Amino acid sequence: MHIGIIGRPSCGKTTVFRALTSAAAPAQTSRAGGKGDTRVVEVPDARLQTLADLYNPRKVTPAVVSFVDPVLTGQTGTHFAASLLTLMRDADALAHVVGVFGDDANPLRDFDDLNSEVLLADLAVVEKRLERVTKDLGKMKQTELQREQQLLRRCQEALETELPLRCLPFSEDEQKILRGFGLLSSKAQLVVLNLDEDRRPNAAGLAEEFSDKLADDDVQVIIVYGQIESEMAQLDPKEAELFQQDLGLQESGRDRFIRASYELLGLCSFFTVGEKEVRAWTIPHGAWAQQAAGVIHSDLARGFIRAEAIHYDDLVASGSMAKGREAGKLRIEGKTYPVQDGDVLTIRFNV
Ligand SMILES: Nc1nc2c(ncn2[C@@H]2O[C@H](COP(=O)(O)OP(=O)(O)OP(=O)(O)O)[C@@H](O)[C@H]2O)c(=O)[nH]1
Ligand SMILES: [Mg+2]
Repeated sequence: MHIGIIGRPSCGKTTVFRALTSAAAPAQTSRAGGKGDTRVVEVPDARLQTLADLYNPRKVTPAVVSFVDPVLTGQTGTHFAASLLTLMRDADALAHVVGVFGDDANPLRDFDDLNSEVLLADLAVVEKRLERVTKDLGKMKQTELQREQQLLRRCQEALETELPLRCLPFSEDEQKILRGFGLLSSKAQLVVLNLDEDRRPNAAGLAEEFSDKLADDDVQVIIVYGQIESEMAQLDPKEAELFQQDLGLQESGRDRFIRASYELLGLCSFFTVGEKEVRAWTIPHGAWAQQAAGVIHSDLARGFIRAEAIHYDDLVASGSMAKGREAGKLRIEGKTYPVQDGDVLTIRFNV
């Protein structure tokens, strides 16, 4: 899962990114040609330790999400927006940072500005493709192309009325067609209000203002204090916790952000267990067993035979896989089984 950070120039994208990814997080090469800094973040999950206690594995691997910070220093205006949005085409979801610090902060306007850029960028992609499809249909009628044309027209209409594509209902087939275009407004979005510490008294009010404004849109709003939380991320965990208590924050910005991303982006975790490794994996809610297998390795999806599934709660209650099986808690599931958060899976495959 790649979450792309977007936002106006100097809104605090890099600051928020640093708050999320402590200095220790390994850098990855960007998937988009070196203009983004990609770092992997572990998803906090207490269940993983319980499973590790059960299996004593040589290795425990948490689920991870990666965040991409666009590095576009020096670019301004439409150039900035174009580079930013190109960079984020293959992100799975977006975190839209809005800066709320300094004397002339205008978060609602800033949000609208970038949002308009996003919708316009999508409209350009849709119109270009529509032109192509219409031209091809002039030469040869094809049901598939006709269907695509209808779908693109629906997208065009929505975008023209400033409706993000994530608000439209699409069938599975339609989603498949659209996925290839990397449309930004179809991606799940988290709005991250990056506040100055002085503005804490206004935080709840501002979050509400945004939530009201975005009530019809499928996005969620969280508050972070980028500046102090990025400083906190550089401290050792003990110090950071004290600092956090001083500030009266229940949870670090990092944990809050990751948890929020996970929930709001409709993600969940399944586990694989064994003596060698106990590991958590990330999938979208409702993903099929075969898709889950593909997250582990593409061979497992290709050669998928079946999944053996037991829920975390049942496995822990039974004490072992064998006892879970005796108790009838171990299920045999097929390709299209919708994996549940907390399922422990063994994939049987043949390639
Ligand atoms: N007071 C305050 N300043 C902040 C906060 N977040 C960012 N800043 C400052 O705003 C400036 C820009 O922050 P960056 O994190 O570099 O912003 P950015 O969005 O990554 O900027 P570009 O990548 O150049 O578009 C820096 O001087 C930060 O110190 C905040 O929460 N409070
Ligand atoms: Mg930056």
